[in-house]
Amino acid sequence: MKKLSASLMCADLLNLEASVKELQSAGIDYLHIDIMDGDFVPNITMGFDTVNSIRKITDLPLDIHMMVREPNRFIDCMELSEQDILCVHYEADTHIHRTLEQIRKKGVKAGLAINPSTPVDSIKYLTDYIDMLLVMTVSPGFAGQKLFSAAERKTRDAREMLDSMGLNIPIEVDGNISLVNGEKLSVCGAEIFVLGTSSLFVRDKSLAEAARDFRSVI
Ligand code: S6P
Ligand code: MG
Repeated sequence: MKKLSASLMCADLLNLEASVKELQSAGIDYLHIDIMDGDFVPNITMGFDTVNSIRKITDLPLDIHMMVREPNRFIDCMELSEQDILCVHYEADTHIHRTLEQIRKKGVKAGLAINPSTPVDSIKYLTDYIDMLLVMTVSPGFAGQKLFSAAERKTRDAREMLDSMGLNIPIEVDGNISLVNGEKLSVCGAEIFVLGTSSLFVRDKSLAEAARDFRSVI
């Protein structure tokens, strides 16, 4: 079953609680929260207090994307539920295996994200430790970017690699997930779609209309 994950950095930040409730009524499956450190990526967005506040006002699972160096330092800063996914970057951690174990020990799902230039093979020996693979379809750091040219090929390669290992670990895609790109990436095997300015938070549609239109193409 394909899932929609709404990127909260693209929501109305001055009315976040209202946006969360509206996303819930729109049938969104996950709330995607981008955490950046101004070092691994050249931007800073939401922080741990925001995550903890959001956790208290909704039952929707959180899909936390940490674009932070050595993320093990911050895992215990968040109070999460077992349905939540805590996703860290392969490139940002010297001891990523240990960090993934630490996330599972916390009682939440472990996600592993890879940048556009990171080969799919890099995660081959880590599959026992992850519940989701996030294939970045732009370089992380900003909303409103353009899909990188090998995004479809890479998503297909990742799906083929996991299938060949007999693993049904879901693949999430993040960055410029428009209706057109979402449809193509769905065919390539993507299951969770991070929706931002390219499809969900758009001027001429309500969140419910935009979510329904996206679902109809995947
Ligand atoms: C970017 C971040 C993403 C964005 C999302 C925005 O580094 O990880 O989750 O919020 O990609 O979507 P869009 O449609 O503006 O690219
Ligand atoms: Mg993200």
